[in-house]
Amino acid sequence: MAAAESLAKLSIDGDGFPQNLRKNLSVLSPQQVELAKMLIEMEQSHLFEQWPQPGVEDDEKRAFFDQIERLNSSYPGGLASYIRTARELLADSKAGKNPFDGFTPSVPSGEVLTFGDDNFVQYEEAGVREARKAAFVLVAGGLGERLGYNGIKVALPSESVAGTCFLQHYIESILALQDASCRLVQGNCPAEIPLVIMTSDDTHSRTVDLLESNAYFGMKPTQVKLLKQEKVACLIDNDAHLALEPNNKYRIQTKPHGHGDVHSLLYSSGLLNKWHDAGLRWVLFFQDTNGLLFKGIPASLGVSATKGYHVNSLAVPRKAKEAIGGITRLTHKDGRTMVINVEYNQLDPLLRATGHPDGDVNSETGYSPFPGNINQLILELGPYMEELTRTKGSIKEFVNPKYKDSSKTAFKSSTRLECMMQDYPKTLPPSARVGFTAMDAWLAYAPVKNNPEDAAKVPKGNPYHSATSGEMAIYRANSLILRKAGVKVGDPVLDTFNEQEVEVWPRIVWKPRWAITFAEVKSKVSGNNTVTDRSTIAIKGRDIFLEDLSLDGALLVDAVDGAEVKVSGSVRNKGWIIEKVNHKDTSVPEEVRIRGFKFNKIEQLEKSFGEPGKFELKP
Ligand code: UGB
Repeated sequence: MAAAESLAKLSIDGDGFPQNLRKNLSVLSPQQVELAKMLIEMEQSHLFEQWPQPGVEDDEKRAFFDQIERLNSSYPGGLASYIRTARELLADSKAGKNPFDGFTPSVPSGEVLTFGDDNFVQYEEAGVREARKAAFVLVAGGLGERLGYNGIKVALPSESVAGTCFLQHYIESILALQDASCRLVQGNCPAEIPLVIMTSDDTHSRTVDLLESNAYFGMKPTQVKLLKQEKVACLIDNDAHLALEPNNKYRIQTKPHGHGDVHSLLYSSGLLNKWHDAGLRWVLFFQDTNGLLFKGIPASLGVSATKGYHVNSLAVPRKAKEAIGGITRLTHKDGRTMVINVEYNQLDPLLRATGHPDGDVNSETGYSPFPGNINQLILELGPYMEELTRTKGSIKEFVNPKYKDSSKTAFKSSTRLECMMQDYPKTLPPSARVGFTAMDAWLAYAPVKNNPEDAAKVPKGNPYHSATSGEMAIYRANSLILRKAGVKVGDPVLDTFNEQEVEVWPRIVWKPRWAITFAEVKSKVSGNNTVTDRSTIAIKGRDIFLEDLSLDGALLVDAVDGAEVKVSGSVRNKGWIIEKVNHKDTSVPEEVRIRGFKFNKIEQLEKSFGEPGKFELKP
């Protein structure tokens, strides 16, 4: 009865209301009737075509509206706004309108860093100083279809010497930054750097389990907040009619909306105001499987603080056609300019349409002239909050329907709107200070995104972005950093795993607590240290110092804070041998076989220091 009254109040034209829905109104709550009205006004009556008489499957009908309610409340402006935007974008797409119409691309200038020089070290120090005023946001809602791994990507080991998974590595890096930052500003440091993790239905419960079963990897549970993104409704045609699931007439089909959701979720969570009130100044966004990322963070944050960037994107040299966006200056015919990521699938057509007939190709340097976006953004909190207050956190969306034929009237399968985190600057005024910080890929970028088969097909010379290359890149970076700090590190050897040829460097890993900046690394090695090419070393404590160490084999040292351990002398043993594993060998765990190798741990020197004090490890 209440529903019928509500309907009368809404004064819907009886003819416009489909019979099947009209008959079922008594089953619905007044709020659900409101939603029904919205759907009818948005020309979605096809959704009710199959609805039976009241009394039949009524719970399912209510569940249908529960889902509509979720879709409506999780999208800025509601479902009606989603449908309206979809119609506009679908019309543009049908008309072949290029989103970059009127814009000419050119190569932007930014801060280019060289690892280990004075400039780099100064930026690192400035960044560490600022870190206590930072909040970190990890976008981890993606299923990782390209990788095809069955678990969540943040649970994958980033390397297999210590077996540290990505999430553990990220959390330990943030905690190390927090400590280092507080040490720099002694006496005035309440800092607990917040970490937000954006999850989705695909990743949420497994992320919670991973955190809870590992005591949050040492972070306080209150320091970590999870925000779950919702999927968005799929569309069946150019009129933006919503798609029903093929086997359930009471469920709208949904698909992921993209990492751009992170902005509206942060906006509606209220966290930004809380952070602002607590004196925070920076928000750092990062992705799920880049084991090198934190090596570039302190210096990049230093650049943001020194240059006063509202938006700072981290970039690395990009190989043409590599699946990372290109950071581009776009200049419009009317004079407007912006520095923005042009996504990897759009760069080639944009270049071809603007007088570069070869499209996305390498220049004489062997790289694309456009710096590669690694989707690590540093935003200044104040201007970010102002912008989100204006936009309510919504990000420019796009649609990418796969049409059945050139008439562009029907889709091969349903489509949906998508949005990307790095499109945030698109709505900023020209006065916004938008820049980027570029550094070598060996230092800051080695994601794990491609399955072994696809990685093996990557054009020669382009990065594989696989579990194999991601792990080997960690050993290479650590080797190069130690070399720069004066350690004699053996040369790499070339080898092939899962049909990918890679450089195999000594297997060197350390906990972020040991060193989060180059200056810290340098403070922990002295004298004449050597590590041979077949060696493995894991340094797991903060106060471990390498002094005149000669390593040929495997060495694992652990120490609690306050246990000051000098490691020196000659360590020689049979060490750990790399053994090949085929990615098709299902007798080996998935996280091992996708990297194509495992360690045969034949012999090592392993020592743990559990009490504070001064010690020497000298075999
Ligand atoms: N992600 C979400 O959290 N939610 C989603 O709905 C989707 C993804 P992909 P992509 O640096 O390597 C990006 O799939 O989108 C998370 C940039 O757009 O790994 O193909 C997901 O969990 C591109 O410009 O990457 O490409 C993951 O953490 C380039 O910079 C992250 O979003 C490229 O990354 C990225 O998702 C790169």
